[in-house]
Amino acid sequence: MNMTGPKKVAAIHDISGLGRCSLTVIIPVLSAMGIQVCPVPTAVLSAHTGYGEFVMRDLTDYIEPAYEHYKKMGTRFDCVYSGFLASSSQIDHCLKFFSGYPDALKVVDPVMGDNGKSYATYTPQLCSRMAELVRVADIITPNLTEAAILLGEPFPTAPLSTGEIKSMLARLSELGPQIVVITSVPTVSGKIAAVGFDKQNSSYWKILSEYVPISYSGSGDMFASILIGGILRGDSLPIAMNRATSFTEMAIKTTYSYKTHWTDGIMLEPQLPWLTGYQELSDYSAL
Ligand code: PXL
Repeated sequence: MNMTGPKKVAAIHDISGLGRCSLTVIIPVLSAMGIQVCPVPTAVLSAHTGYGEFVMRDLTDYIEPAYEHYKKMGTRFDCVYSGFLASSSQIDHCLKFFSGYPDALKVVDPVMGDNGKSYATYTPQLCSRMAELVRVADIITPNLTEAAILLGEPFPTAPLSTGEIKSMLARLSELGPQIVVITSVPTVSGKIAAVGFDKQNSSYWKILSEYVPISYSGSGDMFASILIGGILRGDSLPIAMNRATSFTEMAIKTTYSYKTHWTDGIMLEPQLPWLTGYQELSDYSAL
């Protein structure tokens, strides 16, 4: 734990030139929240995979030497946070990073897909190995598609009942993590929910947001990085979920008003100052 100065997060994600996802979202969000991001890029892409056509450089041989360098320098991290991975060997490198920093908060965003489909570069082998990271994590933040993949279940096509959602959260936490947050959960009311479970006190939480009929890239990265920023600053789980949902919903609605393409991601630049200020948050409820 760093006793003075900003908290420090090792962020093991890709960097994509176009499309506002992964590190191009995580760095500005966490910086705005007063947290230092140390990027450990897994790949460099000209544009994220949703563009269909992109140039990609896999950085599988970078992660381990970078880790060794940080250990040699005695660098301390308050949090190790993994996301989009370019190869299944990177699972081993992330496992090494997590075990090398046992005191850090271990966050795994099991990035694999969205809207019932896996991303173009995600092989079945990479998806099945993601469970190994989930097992060592303190916090995981899958969307509903990723939650279903992790549990080996089909993607639910109709809104789930409260009992089914609670069961999904509890079964994911049985894989290892203390905190599970699932995003993009449709509800019968037509709203979209983020739902969370904290095994330590057996509490279940829900935050609703308005449905917007476009799924922008990077939404999960935005939600997860704000959630983690809040938890690193001492938020309770529902307050951290509330902040992540409120900001993401506001930024999505701003983006929607411009009628940009979904691949452009969420227009976060004009909204960032909201994250630096004080926010009144009381929109959560127990699930
Ligand atoms: O936001 C998830 C994500 C991260 N990184 C890359 C992606 C995606 C989703 O499409 O393509 C490169």
